[in-house]
Amino acid sequence: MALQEVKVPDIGDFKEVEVIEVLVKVGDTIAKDQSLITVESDKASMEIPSAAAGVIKELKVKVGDKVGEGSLLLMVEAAGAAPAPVASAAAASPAPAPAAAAPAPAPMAASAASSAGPVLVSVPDIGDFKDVEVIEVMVKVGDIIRTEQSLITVESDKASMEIPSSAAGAVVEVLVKVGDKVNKGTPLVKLAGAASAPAAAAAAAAPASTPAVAAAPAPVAAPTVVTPAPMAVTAAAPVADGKPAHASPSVRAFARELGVDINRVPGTGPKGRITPDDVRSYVKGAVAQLVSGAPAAAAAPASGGGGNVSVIDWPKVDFSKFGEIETKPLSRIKKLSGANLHRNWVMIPHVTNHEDADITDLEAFRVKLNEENAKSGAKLTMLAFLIKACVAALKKFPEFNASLEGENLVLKKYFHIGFAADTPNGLVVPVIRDADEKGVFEIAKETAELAALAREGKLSPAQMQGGCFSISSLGGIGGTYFTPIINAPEVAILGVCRSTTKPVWNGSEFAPRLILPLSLSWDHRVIDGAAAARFNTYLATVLADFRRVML
Ligand code: CAO
Repeated sequence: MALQEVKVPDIGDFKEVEVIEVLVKVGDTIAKDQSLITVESDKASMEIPSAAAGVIKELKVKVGDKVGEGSLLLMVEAAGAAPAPVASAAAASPAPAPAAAAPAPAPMAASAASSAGPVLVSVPDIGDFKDVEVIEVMVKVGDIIRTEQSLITVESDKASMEIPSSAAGAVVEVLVKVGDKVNKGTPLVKLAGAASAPAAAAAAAAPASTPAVAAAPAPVAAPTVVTPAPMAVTAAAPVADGKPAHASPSVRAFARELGVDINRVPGTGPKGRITPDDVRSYVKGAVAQLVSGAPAAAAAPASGGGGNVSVIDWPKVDFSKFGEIETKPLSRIKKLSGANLHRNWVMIPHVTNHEDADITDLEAFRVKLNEENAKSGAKLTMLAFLIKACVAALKKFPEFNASLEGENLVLKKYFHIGFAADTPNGLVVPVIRDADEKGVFEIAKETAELAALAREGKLSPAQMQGGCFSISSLGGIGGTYFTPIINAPEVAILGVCRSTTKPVWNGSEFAPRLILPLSLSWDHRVIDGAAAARFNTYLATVLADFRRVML
């Protein structure tokens, strides 16, 4: 069966725009008008739909490529009837939704030249956008706005678009609200002291940096209708802190469907773009917080009640003023773990207890076992003994092997222990399953394998799930004590630092003992200080005399 080319159709002002997402893969069966890729300019993102239906045989673009009208996207084997051989599907089909971005002529009403009375700014020709929903109103009464300043964001099922003002002036009335449907000609705002339309016409030709006009409202006369120049399709809706939520229209639609304020979702895609998975993770996090009875800071609107954490804005500093700098984007793992750590730090009332464990005998035992097994190549690590000792402590103090769910404590009868692994891209926590059923050699082998996979970025999600309790061991690096952050929904974590030989009073003299510093962070909603002290003391006792693990 002959293949058919699918190309980028006429996408108006979008020239040489970057592909930020490829939404299909070879083998997919696609329908006509199904979105294939998302492209993005500096102000806008847009999904490009397919002009043909069929099975994708070849993809001709990848993330990072630059495309424009006519760029070849993919080859499909057309469904049903034999297709015209290698016909340009894009050329044969009508311009799809993105054509809305195509510049319509800028109809400037001559009567708008007057600045005497209030000026009514309405929706310009927005191409295929018909009955599109207002998803954001970006100005309010009293705002002094400049020409080209965005007034509202509208969205169809395929694209979102900011509608700019064609005039400058003071907003005296806002005529639309979120949820309204608008079309070409729908009045948006009434401006007083408006600058003349020629300025707006100039802005249409080349974005003007017209300063805000702070004229006093003129006496009300018959409103002058001004139709702004067309605008770029955009996904960048400003939020309260001035940072845009960077998401494609379909992701915005998905977020709205789930009742999620897109501006609150941390983006982990390229340039901080919000992906469908980000929206899912956000919802999961919000639900988990609600279920656990914790205040739903992430889920609640900023203006909501008591559960929110309200903080002042992050300081904005131009560091380059003080010396040479280099800016590097955070890795994907850092962004993901950062969001989790932040939530856990904010939501969980942490307390950390410190304890010293005398591991002189255990270290001697470990060294002896390693010598005995030198030929096998298997190396016993202190971490393996720590995992085993923690299992013993978790068995003795079951509330540490638990998760909070609303007003219930879910007590786990299994013992899956996570351990923090430092990787070039950031922190990950692989999990040793059923550590109670494994010996220290098996645990040591498994931690080494999982740590290697972690460093290569090859851990599967399943290898990081199901943990009951975590250990963060900095023993190989150094330090004395620290405050590990609990890995929710677990309720405690053990931090371990480097063991050192210290003089310890044995009743008659100071003797050199190998001391391992332990730092146990626990969730004070579940555990109290006395229980934590007992857990830590017991753990130290087990490490001091490992035979106790069997008791
Ligand atoms: N005291 C003294 N020495 C220790 C020790 C301790 N508590 N723990 C480990 N060591 C020694 C080991 O015996 C090993 O020595 P040799 O090379 O002579 O055999 C050396 O330090 C290196 O050990 P390691 O850290 O590579 O191996 P490990 O099994 O102890 O730990 C892992 C594995 C994955 C936990 C570790 O490599 C790691 O990534 N740690 C960092 C965890 C982290 O980042 N935590 C912070 C989380 S909060 O940001």
